[in-house]
Amino acid sequence: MPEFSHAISFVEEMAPFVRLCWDMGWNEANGGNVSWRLPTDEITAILRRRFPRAKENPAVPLQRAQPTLDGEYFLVTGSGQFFRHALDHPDEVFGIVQIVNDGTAYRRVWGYAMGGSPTSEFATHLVGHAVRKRVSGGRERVILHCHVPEFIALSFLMPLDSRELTLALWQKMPECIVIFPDGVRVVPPLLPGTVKIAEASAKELEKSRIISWTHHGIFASEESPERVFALVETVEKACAIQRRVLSAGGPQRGIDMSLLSELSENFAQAMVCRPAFLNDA
Ligand code: 2HA
Ligand code: ZN
Repeated sequence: MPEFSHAISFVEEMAPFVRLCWDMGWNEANGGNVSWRLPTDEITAILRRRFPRAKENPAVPLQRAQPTLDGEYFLVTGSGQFFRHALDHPDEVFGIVQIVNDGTAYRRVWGYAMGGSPTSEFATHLVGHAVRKRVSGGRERVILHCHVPEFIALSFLMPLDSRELTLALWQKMPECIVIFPDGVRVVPPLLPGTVKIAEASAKELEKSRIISWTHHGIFASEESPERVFALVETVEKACAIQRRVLSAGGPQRGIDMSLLSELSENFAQAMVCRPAFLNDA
């Protein structure tokens, strides 16, 4: 990781991962976005100490109210910002907003130094946070959206089916069933940034931390920048193997289902849930 420091510890932790996503080829130009539901006590203390004159900005109405997120602070990439610039221009790439007025609006509290606002996908991020905060009992805090090439390629090569995609990936690397036992859930092709895609995403996020925006990219939720990066990295690696196998004429065999069952017994402690799809053949 490159040396990087910032007055806001959460920016210091997040920015190197954002830059790494660009290095990986996942977030070209302004592609992709990330948001982090920050621990309230810590971020309010940092803002009070470091930015005591941060002025009260006007409340901006949200596309969709999120009452369960009222009062929460989010570190969010800005609309049109480049992941590549995260380390050089963190105060432009990132902003911090607070959800206010019973979850019907947000106000900017820091960042977006050149003007601007949170990502065009902010409404979907908030839907995702509301669902995953509840489902994970508050554990998950970071949502990352990337245009991961191997993952996207599979949406042109395989049926748009969550079970089929998940089993194909689990059968490519033994780690996969342990790292994403909840599987990858497929959202049908829908227009980015719309209420429709937000609702379809929310339905799938009830069941999994990872969803596929068909022909577009991955949208994943985890506890920290490090963990969400690792999750996307593992899914993308399995997709690369699957795509190579398909390119070579298709699989002659896969990791046996009985081995997957054994793996999931042996590593049950390390998994976020019992594996989906394994016993519903
Ligand atoms: O440009 O990736 O999905 C940001 C996006 C929209
Ligand atoms: Zn995108």
